[in-house]
Amino acid sequence: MADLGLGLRRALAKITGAAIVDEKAVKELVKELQRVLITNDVNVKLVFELTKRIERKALEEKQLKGTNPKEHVVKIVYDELVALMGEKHAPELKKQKILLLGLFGSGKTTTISKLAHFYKSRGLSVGVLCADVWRPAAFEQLEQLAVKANAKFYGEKEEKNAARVVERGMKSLGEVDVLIVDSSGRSAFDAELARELKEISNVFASDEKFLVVSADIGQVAGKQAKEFDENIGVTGVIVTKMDGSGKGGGALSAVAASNAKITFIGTGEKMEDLELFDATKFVGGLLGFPDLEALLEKVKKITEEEQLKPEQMLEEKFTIKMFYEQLKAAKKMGPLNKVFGMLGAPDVPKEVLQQSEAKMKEFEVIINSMTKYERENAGVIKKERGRIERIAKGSGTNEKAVRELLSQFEKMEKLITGFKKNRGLRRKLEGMLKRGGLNMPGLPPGMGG
Ligand SMILES: Nc1nc2c(ncn2[C@@H]2O[C@H](COP(=O)(O)OP(=O)(O)O)[C@@H](O)[C@H]2O)c(=O)[nH]1
Ligand SMILES: [Mg+2]
Repeated sequence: MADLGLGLRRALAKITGAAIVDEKAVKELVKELQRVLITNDVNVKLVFELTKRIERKALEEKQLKGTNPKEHVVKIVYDELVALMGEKHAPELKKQKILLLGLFGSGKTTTISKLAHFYKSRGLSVGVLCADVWRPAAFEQLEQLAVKANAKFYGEKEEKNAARVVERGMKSLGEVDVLIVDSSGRSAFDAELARELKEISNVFASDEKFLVVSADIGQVAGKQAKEFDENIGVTGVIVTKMDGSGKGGGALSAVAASNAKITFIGTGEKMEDLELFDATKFVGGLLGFPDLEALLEKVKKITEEEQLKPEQMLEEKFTIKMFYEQLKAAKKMGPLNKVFGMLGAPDVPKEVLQQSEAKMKEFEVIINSMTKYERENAGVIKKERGRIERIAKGSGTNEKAVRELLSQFEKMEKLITGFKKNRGLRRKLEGMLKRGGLNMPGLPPGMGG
């Protein structure tokens, strides 16, 4: 992957290093991008479509106010690469059954140990089940990895019917939060594999079917994603061996083009070498453009300011996510107190808005250990037994810390609810926003959601 990143950075330098951004500079950028992407086994047609759009946008699109011409082009390239690498499918942190699919050597069994480690370190118990009845040593390989990952293991050495092994394994492993099944591969997808996987599917009823493909097959990964999806159904793709392949870009983009979503990428042979896939972060890392983050932040802020609507601000449900964004914004832009103060609203309790860096870090890990559902419906965390305990464990904090975060959240929620109900305040704020009062300091973007 180092190659792709290096190539892309060199291509971008055609713009960032140019004296002026003119048609010649854009054309050079485009030519270099084409060369780099095709070398990385990205489909030629995709490459030409992408570079055509970049060229057109760079030369014709109006530049976002507040950015300079170079930033304008860099942002366009970034957006197009993110779109090329595809959407993510984020794994859920809940009780679930996962089936792994993939051809020989794609990295299924190795990935199972990585997944076991991933879910375990987030506070969930894990069981792994060997339903690879083809490979003689499949049993031992998975058993050893399971021991290393501290996960429960089930397998049968003699049985040749995979579905039967799964059936008995589910009973034998009993209550685990995450149950992962390793299936047999083949050297190519065929009817027999399809039949075996369908049989497993029928008894296992998985929540996720992750297809494992190796980055070194480049754009062939797209064909595999399509075959497995059409025959068995795929919820997410895991692209392994991103560390050693010069075709990672080809694999990711081909999977994206097949309409499958990427969940994880494997970046090494060790248990820890598994990363959540996020095209924005991934491309950001590849470009390693020194000011990219600052630029994106700036563009985001401009767009947010343009989009922030009073109606939205007053009507959205207050969630943990917004709570955290507000805390961050309050730290950056000065206390929200000011806004409330200008409107004559009661003061926001200082202890809520002025958290220490250490506390913010702690809040962040706690929030990361919540499920999406919990982040959007904070009420269930206290209501349903076991959630606080699980979040505390998963985040490596303790229950007291989780309760503290919830209590801070509730304080802020109460305040916002009161604020929304107060008609007088609402009118004043809406008026202020309409008169273009948006430049006032201290109004965090979180208010707009
Ligand atoms: N470098 C690297 N090697 C990997 C990765 N994932 C798997 N492998 C290696 O690929 C080979 C095949 O993996 P295995 O899990 O047995 O594949 P399976 O046949 O699909 O179960 C093994 O040598 C693994 O160590 C990865 O992300 N990076
Ligand atoms: Mg295997």
